[in-house]
Amino acid sequence: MPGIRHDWTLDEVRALFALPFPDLLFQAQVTHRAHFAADRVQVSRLISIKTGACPEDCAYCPQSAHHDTGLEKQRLLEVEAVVEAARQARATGASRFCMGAAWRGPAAHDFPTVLAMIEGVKGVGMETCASLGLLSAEQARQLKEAGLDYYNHNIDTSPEHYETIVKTRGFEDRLETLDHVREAGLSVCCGGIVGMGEKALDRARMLLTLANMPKHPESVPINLLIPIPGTPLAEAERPDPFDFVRTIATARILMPASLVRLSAGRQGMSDELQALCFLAGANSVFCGEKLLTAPNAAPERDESLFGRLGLSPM
Ligand code: SAM
Ligand code: DTB
Ligand code: SF4
Repeated sequence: MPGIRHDWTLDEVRALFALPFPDLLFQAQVTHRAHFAADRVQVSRLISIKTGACPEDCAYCPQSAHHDTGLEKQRLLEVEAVVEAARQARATGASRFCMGAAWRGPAAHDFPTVLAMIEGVKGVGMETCASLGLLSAEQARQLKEAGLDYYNHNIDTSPEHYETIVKTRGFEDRLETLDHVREAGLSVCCGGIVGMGEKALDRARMLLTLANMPKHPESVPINLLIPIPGTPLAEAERPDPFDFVRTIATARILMPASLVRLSAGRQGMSDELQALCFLAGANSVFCGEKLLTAPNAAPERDESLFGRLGLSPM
């Protein structure tokens, strides 16, 4: 596709971040409008199909068994409950249904249930997405066969910062799963989190990693850390909101044809900050009162915000 590059340099990415704010937003707008209608936003709905007691130690995550967050655990849901939730999500205007599980990766005995969920949700007429942790090549193939459209697997931060955030797996493990997902012909949803004590350089390196993949992730979720009491990042310093907007704008410029999702953290943002994110090229959100376990922006508030900004669902 013309204008789509996979050979960005770190200096170029840092230079984008360092632009005067109006210049960065202008460039992001030009790029956005060359590929998308600027008033359309894709809407996804999340469901946690298995909650808590995760063996991984991700410092940001309320679902890790390593942190005492008081979260109520939940075994793998029944297929019909998930399909019914998808029907409801579709009725509220969501086009994609994303099933997340607190696993290092899916165990063999749970996998047939997950495949049945995907077939069921596909039958409802929604795009399907799953976020199940590390996958083998064979598991990725089976997910594709069951009707999965997208697989979410975030790199979360820069390769350099990753080991201070997660110790139970490496950055390379994430990349390997992303390769399996691509090889299976699935679309990729891959992004990260801002606000985990990373430096500006880490944000640039995270986006550089995404933008220089052989194919850009079709969806790029940019999450603002939701600081959860009981996690090691509970007291992390909240980043400058303009730096968050800069991350969105730079993602838009580097990956012009991808959906850039203003992901976790909208509940704590002002309407004005969200509007700046849309101006910076964000064109996807999660809807519904809950993300996986944390609260999301309320549906009535979203309806009002979309109305006031003249945005409509894709
Ligand atoms: N266990 C699977 C995995 O780690 O890939 C799937 C679920 S995991 C909860 C999905 C993503 O949620 C993480 O990669 C991270 O980007 C995001 N996430 C988790 N906790 C978060 C928080 N407190 N604030 C922002 N994003 C968060
Ligand atoms: C993504 O990037 N963000 C979503 C989804 N992909 C799976 C998850 C956000 C989770 C926020 C914390 C919680 O709800 O537990
Ligand atoms: Fe487990 Fe995923 Fe949370 Fe890490 S981010 S603790 S792998 S649920």
